Amino acid sequence: MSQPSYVSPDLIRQRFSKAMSDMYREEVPLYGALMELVEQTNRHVLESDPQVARQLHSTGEIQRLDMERHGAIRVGTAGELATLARLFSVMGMQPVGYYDLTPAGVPVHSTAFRAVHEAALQVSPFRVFTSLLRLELIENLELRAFAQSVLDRRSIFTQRALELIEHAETEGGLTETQAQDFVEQALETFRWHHSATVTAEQYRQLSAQHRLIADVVAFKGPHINHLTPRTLDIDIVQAQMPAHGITPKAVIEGPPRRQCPILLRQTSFKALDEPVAFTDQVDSRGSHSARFGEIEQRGAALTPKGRALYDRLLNAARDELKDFPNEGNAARYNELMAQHFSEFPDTVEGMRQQELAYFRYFVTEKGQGSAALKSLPLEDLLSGGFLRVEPLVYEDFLPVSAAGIFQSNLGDAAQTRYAEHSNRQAFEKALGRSTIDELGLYAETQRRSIEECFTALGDHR
Ligand code: OOG
Ligand code: NI
Repeated sequence: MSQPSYVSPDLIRQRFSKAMSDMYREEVPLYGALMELVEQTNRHVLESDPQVARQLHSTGEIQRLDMERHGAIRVGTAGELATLARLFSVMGMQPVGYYDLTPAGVPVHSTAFRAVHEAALQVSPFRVFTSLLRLELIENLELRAFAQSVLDRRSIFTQRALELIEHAETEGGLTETQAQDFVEQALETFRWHHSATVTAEQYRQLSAQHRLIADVVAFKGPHINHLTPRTLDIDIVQAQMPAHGITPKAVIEGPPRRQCPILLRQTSFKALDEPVAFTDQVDSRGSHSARFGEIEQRGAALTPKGRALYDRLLNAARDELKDFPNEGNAARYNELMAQHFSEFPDTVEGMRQQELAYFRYFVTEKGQGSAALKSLPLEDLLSGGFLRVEPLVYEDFLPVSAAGIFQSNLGDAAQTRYAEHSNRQAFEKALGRSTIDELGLYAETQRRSIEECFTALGDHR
């Protein structure tokens, strides 16, 4: 018997990401407006900055730029998280990284589902920041039990989606028809529902405990709460948002503006209130603000040493500000960030020599024409112009930034202090597997690219 032909998980992810974007654009018109602004800005940057254009072409990133986006969801139970992990796995997405947001007053811990190999990322870099509510942080025991019982009663996956996940697991893949079916069925989990699962009063109580708790517990499923396009110049988009009827948050999260972008810079805008029908109401008289918009600019992935430097400078700037960044202190915050980050080398060569970032290596034209390069050390190949480097793109998230994004959309009232600490073990137990260390992935990609260069130079060391 011939093998059935399966659609590659990378293509399923690419299609799913497109389907999700189409659904969100239809449901949240402001997302469409933001996408247009980002496209315009990216076009402008590519036309006016030949260096950025050259870099994106030489790394192939230009091909993924327009389809690049991440989304975020929040779930309530271990069972939901574990099944999500299986659903994402059908699309070649694995849980990468562990983010604890409780120190910032948000009662969740999270991971990012994404592709892990550079070739797969090139087909579709779609990522989903996925948070698990920490019900144990609800102090009111009665309310906690109520939240648990509401969550235990819901089923966030369609029956068909569950069947297809199982089929993909046991058979090793999905055929064309099954893959199409899967994308449609999986999408249902992330759809917004106007009807809540609790009464108006129950919603009020959950919300009084924490807005986020109401958002997770009071609805039928983990509605996608934002989809984020990637821009090449976040400062331009931030400045132009108001003219497009969009109000951005006070500060851009992440590192300050630089010549050589590092990690991730993000900004968001608040969602409008949406009508909701509680179970004791016939019409949509209630309201809830669930969905917002966000944009991101991605830069170089940092090594542990680079990341430690980033964390130190960020903390120093924030300590000196003595408060969470907000409307009132935004200018001062930006100033402090620029001051402190002047210590972080801002050239590709500087970051490479100090081993602050990960790179991808390429054989240059000169290198291709040279036969006798065997066994030259890497440094000599670089300084001789036989190889060149481009920073690897950071594919992950930042906990302090993520907390800032959560906060700006939940309101300042959400700044609770939690005594409980980070609990990666509990998260992984709920997930049903361990999370992957993102630094190991970057190191592997860098190593593979060096190996490919040596092979191309005829040197099999
Ligand atoms: C997730 C917030 C974090 C990001 O890009 O860091 C986030 C959420 O609000 O569920 O999206
Ligand atoms: Ni986000």
